[in-house]
Amino acid sequence: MTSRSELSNAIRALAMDAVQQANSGHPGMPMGMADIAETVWRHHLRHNPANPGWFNRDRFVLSNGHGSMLLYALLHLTGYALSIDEIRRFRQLHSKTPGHPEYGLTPGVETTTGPLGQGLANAVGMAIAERALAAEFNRPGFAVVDHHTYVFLGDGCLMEGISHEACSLAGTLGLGKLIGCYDDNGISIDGKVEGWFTDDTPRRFEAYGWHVIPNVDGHDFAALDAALAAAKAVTDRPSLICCKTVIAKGAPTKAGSAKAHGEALGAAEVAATRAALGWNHPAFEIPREIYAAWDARASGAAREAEWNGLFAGYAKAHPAEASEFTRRIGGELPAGWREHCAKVLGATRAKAETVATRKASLNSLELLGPVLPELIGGSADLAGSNYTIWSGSKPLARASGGNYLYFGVREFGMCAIVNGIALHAGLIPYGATFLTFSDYARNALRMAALMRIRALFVFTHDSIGLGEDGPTHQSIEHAASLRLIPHLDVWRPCDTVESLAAWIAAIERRDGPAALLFSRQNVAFQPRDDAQVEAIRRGGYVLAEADGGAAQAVIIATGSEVPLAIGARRALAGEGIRARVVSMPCTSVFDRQDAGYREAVLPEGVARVAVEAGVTDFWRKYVGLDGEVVGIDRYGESAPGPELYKFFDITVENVAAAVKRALAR
Ligand SMILES: Cc1ncc(C[n+]2csc(CCOP(=O)(O)OP(=O)(O)O)c2C)c(N)n1
Ligand SMILES: [Mg+2]
Repeated sequence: MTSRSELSNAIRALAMDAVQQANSGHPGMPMGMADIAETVWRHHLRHNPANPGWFNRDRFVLSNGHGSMLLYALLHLTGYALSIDEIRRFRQLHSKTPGHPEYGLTPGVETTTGPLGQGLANAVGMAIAERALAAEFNRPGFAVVDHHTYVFLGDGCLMEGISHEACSLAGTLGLGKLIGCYDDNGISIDGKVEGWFTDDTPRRFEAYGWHVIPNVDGHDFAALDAALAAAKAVTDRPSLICCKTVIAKGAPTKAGSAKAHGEALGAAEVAATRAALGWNHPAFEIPREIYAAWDARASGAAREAEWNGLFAGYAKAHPAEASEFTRRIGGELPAGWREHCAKVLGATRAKAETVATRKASLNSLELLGPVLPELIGGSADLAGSNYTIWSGSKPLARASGGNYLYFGVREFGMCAIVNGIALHAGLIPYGATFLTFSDYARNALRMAALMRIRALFVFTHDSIGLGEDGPTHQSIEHAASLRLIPHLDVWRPCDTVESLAAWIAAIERRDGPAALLFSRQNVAFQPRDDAQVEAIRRGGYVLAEADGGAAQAVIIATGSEVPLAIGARRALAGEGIRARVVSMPCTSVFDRQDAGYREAVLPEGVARVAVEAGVTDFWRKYVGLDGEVVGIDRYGESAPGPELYKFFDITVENVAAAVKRALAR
């Protein structure tokens, strides 16, 4: 019989050989965590390699994503559609084994990791999703949602601040099905961590309210098994298993050293490691009996079949819940969604309310929430400012499910948790804070965009219009800088109708996240006809056509500056200048429209002016060098919002003057 060390040595061999072949990568972590991986994946993880999308699988997150070869080896060995050729092509163009694990590219990769600490926060999000869905759908005798979330993490993840944010919240929420395995190897890139990381990690996590299993020998299979069993037995708190490991275990001269972290071991060391491990097989050759022992296809198929049986019984006993569940995990919107949206858009238009767009966002939640039970979200301690609590919000707490999350003051953790919820399936998550603090969370927004997931980010207080809180809180560069993130749709709607349309577009989009930017201050309602309401979903449209002939100038505006454009158009008309106003709530969506539409909205050769209370450079793309931009290229000031608009010359008069300047060129 093959021993468990032989099985974990298969991981070590694949990792060191793939890194050696690529002459790039991280052999140390996979070799150090191989025994932990064998224990989790062969003795605890419930998954089906033939169906990586099986809903009730345990989730597995490799937060220390530089050890990607560990995950690729596991996926390959257990029988996922990841061939040995893909392992050979580690880190090569268009292989399924990229440098760091990428969601959507490799079957079985649950989230993209590499930016340290975020995988851990994603795992917290997955565990929250499991909690919420279990509470919503499980019925006596039918625990159709019932899985663990396992996460591997290293010193780097724990040094990152986001680990505090996410794990602190996980402790408060008592996420009992979350199990972390900490690779306590005392090494990070710069060497032995004792010079920069001396936390008492077990006590840190105990203080968060976690169940901590300290001092586990990460190379002792029996100890690891016992720790995992203990972790599963504690169901009211997340568990952290602190595993003492040796980085690059098995490598005669590089084990235990930072040298093994992020570069190939070298041919001589690889050969010496083979000898030391007693692994006498050529590179990329795994003996049949080792494959057989790793193969999880039969057990996985049996597990899924068992669950399918349970689900069939559930569907009989609770047909309505079962069909709702099926819709939800497929990410489909509810039947009648389109009709409902048309109805509430119509009602919102008829109401013609002038309110702050953050209030319009809350109205949108009130209008969409009742038909969209998958909506779950919250704010980073700004619920009363972000307006994220609607009448159907029920807090998810220690002992309950729910659809509202009090994230606390944890913007980065919140956004990465939102990503984890989105990745889990079954829910559409949102997280909210002030737009200015989107910077705190920025890399999580980037990861949502890279993964192209349906994660929604609500950012209110989106300009100097917020007023007295001053420059620390006033967004200047934020809208423009978020628009630089590929695949992230940034909506900055101007009134109640555009705000609702933005929410609808963000919810309907299946291939990427959205940031929804809302004002603190009131913004005038804009009347529209049916075609204009419909056109909002195109990202930019003609809101007010030039009167009395073809437009001589186009004024492009977003959000709270749209009324200024409308005012300037009127003022210019008084002087016989025909200006059209284009409302551009989402530039990336507008950019995706066909050339004919874009030309119809922004005709070539017509003078252009843009107005937005933010940095001006971004708008050059639309107005060209001959156009004009009314905006603000310095930090704001502490004063009432209306005064600030005057002080910074973001006014009807200045927009009108800018049009005349552009026309004079
Ligand atoms: C946010 C972030 N910062 C920096 C890095 C670069 N980086 C990759 S691994 C690593 C050290 C991680 O140490 P540890 O988790 O202990 O990994 P080990 O060397 O033990 O495998 C660093 C700084 C990163 N991937 N993500
Ligand atoms: Mg380490």
